[in-house]
Amino acid sequence: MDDMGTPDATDDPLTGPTWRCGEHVFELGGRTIVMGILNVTPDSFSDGGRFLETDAAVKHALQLRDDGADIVDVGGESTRPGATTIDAEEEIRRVVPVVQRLSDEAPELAVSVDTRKSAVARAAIDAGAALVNDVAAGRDPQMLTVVASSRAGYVVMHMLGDPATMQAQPHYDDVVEQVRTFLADRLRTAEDAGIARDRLCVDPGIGFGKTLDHNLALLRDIDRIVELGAPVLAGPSRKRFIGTLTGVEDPADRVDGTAAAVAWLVAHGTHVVRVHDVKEMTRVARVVEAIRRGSAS
Ligand code: HH2
Repeated sequence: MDDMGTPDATDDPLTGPTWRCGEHVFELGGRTIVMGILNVTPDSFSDGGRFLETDAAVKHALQLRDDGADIVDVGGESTRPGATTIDAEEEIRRVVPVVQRLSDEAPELAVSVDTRKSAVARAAIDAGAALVNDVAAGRDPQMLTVVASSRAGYVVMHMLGDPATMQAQPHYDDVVEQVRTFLADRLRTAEDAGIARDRLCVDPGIGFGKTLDHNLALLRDIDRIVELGAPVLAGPSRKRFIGTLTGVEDPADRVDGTAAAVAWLVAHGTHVVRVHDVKEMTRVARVVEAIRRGSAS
């Protein structure tokens, strides 16, 4: 245990924590878990409007699975900077039919719901979601209770402010330390609410109330987050910081920049990567894992 009350991370990057999400059990540390992004929204920054129809969304999710995704993260509300919120009924209407179909048709795939709302989490879990990806880390007062009453996994992410305002001059004295302390605190709160430790996962929230330098510091020092001992997820995919560094405006053209970030994250022990380009990033992960092991198997 360290001074934050969290278990010590193992010295061996190839033996990581176990992450339980409903029926799915991920033994972390060796093979990186790839979470494919499925936005059933009209306005997401990269793929908004493409998968609003349930059939198109399910087809894309099955493609992500065939490309190597272990998890498909279904989101009904954009959290891009400046996005406005929608009500729970509308979000449920977008997300639940997709979760239901995927749970029925592809039980080997862990279906995640990307939501800040406990009512959406409840409906998605009832429809078969194996985990809840909560970018607000339990600000909805009912969220922890809803997750605790299920067997679902739970991702707590750091965000400064909310999507409407988060990019308005974010400030930290020490971004890595503050994000690490926040996540350690949320882990304890979630456990106290009855969510078992092995169902929890933390995420530093790349792009959520962070400047370019904040994002780069968090990526550089991702080991400090891995040291918390919980599964670590990171979502650099196609984000603005990559566009800024490479001079690429079109998010769909940020695949190579994303690959660099994913390679770094995998090399430094990140357990789960949340990405749009599943086929490419799965290949990146497999190569980096082999280098990390120093052997092909
Ligand atoms: N990023 C986005 C959404 N959800 N969840 C986690 N845990 N980590 C992330 O970094 C993260 C996330 C934003 O990306 P995207 O879903 O592609 O866009 P939008 O929010 O516009 O739908």
